[in-house]
Amino acid sequence: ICDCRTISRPTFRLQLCKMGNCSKYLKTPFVPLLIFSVSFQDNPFRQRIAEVFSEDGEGNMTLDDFLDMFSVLSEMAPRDLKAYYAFKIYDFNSDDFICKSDLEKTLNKLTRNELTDDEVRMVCEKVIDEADLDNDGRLSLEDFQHMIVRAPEFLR
Ligand SMILES: [Ca+2]
Ligand SMILES: [Ca+2]
Repeated sequence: ICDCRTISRPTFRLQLCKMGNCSKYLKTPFVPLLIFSVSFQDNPFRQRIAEVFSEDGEGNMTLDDFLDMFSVLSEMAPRDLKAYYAFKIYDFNSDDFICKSDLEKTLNKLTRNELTDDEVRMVCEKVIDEADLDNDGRLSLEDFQHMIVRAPEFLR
């Protein structure tokens, strides 16, 4: 039996299950699902997205940057392209890997700090555990893409 909490927002809905009772959401890469499913206005990653898509890396977007961003965020964009940008968005320190601290930031943003530190830590460990194919303790773009392939609902 799943003891679930539902965080509801007008455009943002994420079901979180209590650890130990239900690991369903850990089995699917729920993290990447969300970034493209919330509207840009209400997107907790708004600033980060702007940084990733801006040529100067600081969120100062030109018209071209904007057009790039909207084509990636659109439903029509190829899955690989979305995966690539999702990876970049989650890679907060831009070292080409998603490590535990990147994941913690991601989670805190997604859940708007509604998880306790312990929960965040547990979820991060689980995600890395499941997705880290070469066992180096962090997610490369390749690990990340594998994780996404297993989620049919991601980036359709
Ligand atoms: Ca990183
Ligand atoms: Ca790895």
